[in-house]
Amino acid sequence: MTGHPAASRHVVLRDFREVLGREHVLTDSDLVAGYVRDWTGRWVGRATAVLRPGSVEEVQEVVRICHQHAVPLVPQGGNTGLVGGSIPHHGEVVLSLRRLDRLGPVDQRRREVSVGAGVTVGALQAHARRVGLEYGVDLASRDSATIGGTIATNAGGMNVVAHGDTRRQVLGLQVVFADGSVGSRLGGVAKQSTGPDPFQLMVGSEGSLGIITAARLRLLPRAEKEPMVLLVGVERLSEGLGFLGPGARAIEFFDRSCLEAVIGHRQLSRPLSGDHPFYILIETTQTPEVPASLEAVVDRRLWAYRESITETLNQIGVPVKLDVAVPLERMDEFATAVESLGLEGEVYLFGHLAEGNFHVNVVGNPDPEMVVDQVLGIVTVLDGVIASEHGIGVAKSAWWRRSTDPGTLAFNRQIKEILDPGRILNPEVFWGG
Ligand code: FAD
Ligand code: 2HG
Ligand code: ZN
Repeated sequence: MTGHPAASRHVVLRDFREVLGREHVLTDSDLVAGYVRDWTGRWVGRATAVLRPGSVEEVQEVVRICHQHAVPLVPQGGNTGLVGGSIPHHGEVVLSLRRLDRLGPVDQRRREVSVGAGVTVGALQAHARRVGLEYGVDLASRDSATIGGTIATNAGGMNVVAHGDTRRQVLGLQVVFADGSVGSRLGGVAKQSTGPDPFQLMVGSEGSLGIITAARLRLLPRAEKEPMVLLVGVERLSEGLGFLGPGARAIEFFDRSCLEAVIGHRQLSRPLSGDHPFYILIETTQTPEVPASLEAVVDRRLWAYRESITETLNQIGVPVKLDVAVPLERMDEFATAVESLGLEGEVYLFGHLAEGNFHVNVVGNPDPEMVVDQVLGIVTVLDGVIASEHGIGVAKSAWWRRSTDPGTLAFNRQIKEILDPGRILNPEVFWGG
């Protein structure tokens, strides 16, 4: 509530308490601390209050108050976002959706389910598995990341090669708009041809166009046989592309520095006897052909090496994170170009190979902005994308505005203007900075 007089702050807090009760309007700094610091520790903001609504009606009431008093708010799910978009930067109100954690019954015939925005990805996966189905999105943050947050960022994760990104799983949403009105497509016929779909517009909008309160999601039949997991040491990333094929459920990679970091910090043994520049982790339902020249090992537990990288790097220091993608045939070129930058600090490369995705993490560099500019400069030259799955947030907002073509940028500006004329919905993402 930057710029708002103390009296109106008092009035607004009183109104919030009337709607939510005192226990769900947090202002005590100890209680608020976990909501104003991002997962990496790179961004720490401040909040006027943290609001914890327990129903869509409460979300509507709270948003109406914000609308009336021009109070900016930041929707928040599990706060695992990695682009600084989930925390308040200038005293906004945090609207935590975690209490909206209702798991609806699975419709096994239609293979779909409706759930609250605050349900975690892990809880949904367990819910689907109980009836022999699965949710198509999986990521290492599954026990904290929420359905609302993953939709708002169009999260990717490990299984995009098999099932597509989050957008592909969404059949409908319930959304509270900036004036407190609600739009919903949770029930009825899923396949519609009834004009433009406002709900798909919410996917990837990072809380800047509406607040997702529930989602209707597609579920998938579970793989009939347990997939095989193997790790292969390679010289070049292009060697990993040979594993792309019909049975692939995941094709991931990490470099030598990532492996050394997880071995050093996680008490994990060396998975292969040789030392290789890159390691490819493949999960597949069809036994792949591994060229005789490559060293490989098979074991489901190999996932631990890939999944613990993010947490391990956070233990080493506060990382500058970039999540980008380049055309598949240019992945080695990108890796070489990043190495040639000679960046100060430790550089780690890992990601989702099948999407041309790189998570470039740099720890111990004193100039994060310079790292961002140099790495994204390479991405642009190689005809890649500056955000592959984590979103734009505040980390890349200036780059997004600079690198988006004028027509697309104007479209986005107009959509924001129409849906959020008072600019109360997560004002810093895309447009701040
Ligand atoms: P938050 O971090 O709370 O919010 C993220 C954004 O969504 C913010 O802009 C917020 O305002 C908005 N938002 C949240 N909830 C709502 C809502 N209900 N309505 C409207 N807007 C909302 N990401 C991947 O894509 N793939 C990965 O493989 C992956 N792995 C990860 C591993 C680790 C260990 C960690 C820490 C993160 C990882 N991430 C990954 C990033 C993160 O988990 C995702 O971006 C996830 O989608 C964020 O969900 P969340 O509920 O934590 O959202
Ligand atoms: C992953 O794929 C996540 O592990 C996190 O997207 C990436 O830590 C990161 O940079
Ligand atoms: Zn990722």
